Amino acid sequence: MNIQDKMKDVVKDYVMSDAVLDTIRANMEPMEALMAYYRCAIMEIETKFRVLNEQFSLQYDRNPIETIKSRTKSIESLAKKVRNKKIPLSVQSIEENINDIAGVRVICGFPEDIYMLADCLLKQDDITLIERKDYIANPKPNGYRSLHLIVSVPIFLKDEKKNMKVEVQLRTIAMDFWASLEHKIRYKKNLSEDVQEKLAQELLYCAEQSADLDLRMQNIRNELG
Ligand code: 0O2
Repeated sequence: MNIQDKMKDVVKDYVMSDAVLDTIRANMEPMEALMAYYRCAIMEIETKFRVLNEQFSLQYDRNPIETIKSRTKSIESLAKKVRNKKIPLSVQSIEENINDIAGVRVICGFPEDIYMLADCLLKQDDITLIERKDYIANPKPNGYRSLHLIVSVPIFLKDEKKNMKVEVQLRTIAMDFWASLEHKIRYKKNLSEDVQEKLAQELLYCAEQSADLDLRMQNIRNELG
């Protein structure tokens, strides 16, 4: 028997054994439940923003929200984060230490609407603010802008209430456009150091220009009343 056939036998007999499969199943179930709770938390937060948008539409005839994009973190990127943070690989530790498994991105037309919506959300009595990072007032050195909130929101299950953490990112259309381009460039391989440096400078310039444009368009909107 050659080495490859031997390896196949080892995989079949040991790695794929009933005992190993039972262990995987036993650990997957609580993880799948946790991911389902995060999906429920996303629904709660999305609904809160949709309700606010509806109210503004009725009362002031305008929609502060252009789009809402939500996601739960992929298992692959969750695993990378567990490894980088060097936290124990257990459902409890993941829930305690990782704040952005549930993410809701709220895209607005104007910068003022970002702060107004964040205030409206944080005033709600079932929302607890855990962390706030204002990358609009203090942009990252590369030019990244957004308002980040980590909030806790309750979800109501059959027999219990669970408080789940959600990362809310609020940004303008221009900030979102910039962030997706920067994200694409960051993961582009085979760029020479010179090209990377040139693109980084160009991106920073674009971030400043689009922040200026955001403010000028907001001023026009405000003048219109
Ligand atoms: P993904 O795929 O979008 O989820 P922490 O999460 O607290 O461990 P950190 O860096 O302190 O890490 O969090 P921070 O600064 O609040 O940023 C987290 C998220 O903001 C990132 O998630 C991005 O979505 C976004 N972000 C932050 N900085 C940048 C940036 O420079 N460029 C772009 N395009 N996005 C940024 P993930 O997990 O990186 O990715």
